Amino acid sequence: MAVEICVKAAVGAPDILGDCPFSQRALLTLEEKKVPYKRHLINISDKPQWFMEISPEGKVPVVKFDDKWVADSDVIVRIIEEKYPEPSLTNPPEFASLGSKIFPSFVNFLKSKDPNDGTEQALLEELKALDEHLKTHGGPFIAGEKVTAVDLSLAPKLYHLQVALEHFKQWTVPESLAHVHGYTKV
Ligand SMILES: N[C@@H](CCC(=O)N[C@@H](CS)C(=O)NCC(=O)O)C(=O)O
Repeated sequence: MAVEICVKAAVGAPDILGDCPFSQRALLTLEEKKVPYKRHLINISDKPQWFMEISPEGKVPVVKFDDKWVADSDVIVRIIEEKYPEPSLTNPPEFASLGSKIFPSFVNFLKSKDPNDGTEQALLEELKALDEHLKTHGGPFIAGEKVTAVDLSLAPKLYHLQVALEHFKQWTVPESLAHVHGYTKV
C-alpha cells in the first residue's frame, strides 16, 4: 500500500510546499530512503474536513502507513526507519539531541520584543555549540561523512531560522560561525 503524506502548503500558494520544518523533515526522510509516496499539500489556515478527521490535532505532517494515519515527525521518522531500514539513517546516539535547542531558542528570539532579554544570546550559544561540533568532528554532516536522521531534522529548522530572522529582524547568523554557514550550504 502506497505511503501518503500530508504536509504544509505555502501560505497564499496552495500548490507549493510550505515552510513547516517538521513536514520537510518527514519528506526528506522519505526521499533519502527512496520510498515512493503520494503528497497532499494542506492549507493550514483553511484545513479541509477530511484532514481534520485523520489529524485530530490539526497538525502536519501526518503519514499513512498500512492504512493508518500517524502524526508527529519523531514517530513518523522512527516508523520509516523500521519499515525501510536501507539506507540506514540512524545516527550515533550521542548526537541524537545535537542542535535540538536551536529551534526553541530561535522561536523565543523571534517572538521577543526586548533586545536585552537574553534570547539572542541564548540562540547564539546554541549555534556556537553546533559550530564547535562541526569544527571538531570534521563534518560535513553531524555524524561525519554520511547524512543521518539528525541532519534531516536540523537542516530544515536552520533554513527556516535563517529566512525568518532575516525577514522579521534583519538578523543573520554571524560570519564567524563559518562551520554553521558551511553546513547550511551542504
Ligand atoms: N511535534 C510536531 C509538530 C508539528 C507542527 O507543529 N506542525 C505545524 C506546522 S510547522 C502545524 O501543523 N501547525 C498547524 C496548527 O497547529 O494549526 C511534529 O514534530 O510533527
